[in-house]
Amino acid sequence: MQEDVLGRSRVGGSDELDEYYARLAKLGAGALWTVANDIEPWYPQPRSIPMLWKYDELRPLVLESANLVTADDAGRRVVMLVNPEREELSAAVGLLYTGLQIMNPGESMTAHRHAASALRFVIEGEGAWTIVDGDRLEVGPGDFAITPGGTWHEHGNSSGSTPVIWQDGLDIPLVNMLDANFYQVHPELHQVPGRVVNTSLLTHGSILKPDGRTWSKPYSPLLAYPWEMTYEALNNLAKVSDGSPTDGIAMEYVNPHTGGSVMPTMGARMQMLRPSEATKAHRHTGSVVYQVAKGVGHSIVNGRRFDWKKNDIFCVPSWAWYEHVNEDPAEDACLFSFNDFPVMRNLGLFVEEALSENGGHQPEI
Ligand code: 1HN
Repeated sequence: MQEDVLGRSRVGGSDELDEYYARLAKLGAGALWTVANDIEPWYPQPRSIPMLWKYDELRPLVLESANLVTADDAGRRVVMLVNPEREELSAAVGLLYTGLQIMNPGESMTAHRHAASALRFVIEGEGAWTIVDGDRLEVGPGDFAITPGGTWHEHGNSSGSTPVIWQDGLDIPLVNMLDANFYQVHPELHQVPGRVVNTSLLTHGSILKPDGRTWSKPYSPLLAYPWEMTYEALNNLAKVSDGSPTDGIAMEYVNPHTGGSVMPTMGARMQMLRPSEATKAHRHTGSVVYQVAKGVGHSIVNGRRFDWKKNDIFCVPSWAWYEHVNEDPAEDACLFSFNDFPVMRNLGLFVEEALSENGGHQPEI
């Protein structure tokens, strides 16, 4: 892209230069000024577009997958959500992956581990379980669970009648872009779970920290976050706080040892929009995948309106302006989301701004 600005590349074209570029290319080299303006954008230029995936449209196809392929043959039976310009990376937005995984009644899968980190948000069905590094977690609709990078994990559905559908979120496009992924099948194919279900919740899920416990791993020792505790926390905060103009009553699922994000590459939040609440527009670096946990409303992302209801999924690309509206005058709406903010923050790349009177400004970097 040519720009006639001093301080930017503004070299024109000529036969002599073309011939020079060709000789450079033969040596596996190139002239920076031919690409400088593209690789140094004035502000982020995401390839991802804002998208909404309607659960009512996807659900029949997710159910269909359970008749088309066995869980063991597929490894994981998942319908993934893909942004058109991110197909090569299997990303839903930016460097975040998401998909809808279905497990039939009585089904279970073998254990594996990978360098990429995963999280789950349960959408429907009773009986879901997952064993993460030997801790058997039993999760139901609205529950959030993590499978940090490097932990053995296997899942199943102990229900006799209902399929389980949960949303997976992974940092796999990021880890693959970094050429850092590894994968292993468990040598025994299955783990032996500990004696007590949800050990991590019983140990780390209260307001008290057990004496003498240390934790040095880079992710949360708490592996499952139940919906009831989450919703109670939001309601309690709403009693004493007006929340944020851009996010409503927003809370982060945290590592109880550090107060930081649940995993080093992904953070997760639940936010409550009170009846008829409309948030102010803002934007930030970092990508977000939303899942509507409760209620009806709409969001406007870079000028596109997405009408959503419970179980719908939508995404917000980096640096897109967005705002949310709860359309119900009597009921709250809750939005679960996960993001790559920990990556942005730890690399010093997180920038955020609210829409100002003059329509925004260039943030300081
Ligand atoms: C994975 O390991 C799971 O364990 C789900 O359930 C989805 C998508 C990409 C790569 C690994 C799982 C995945 C995945």
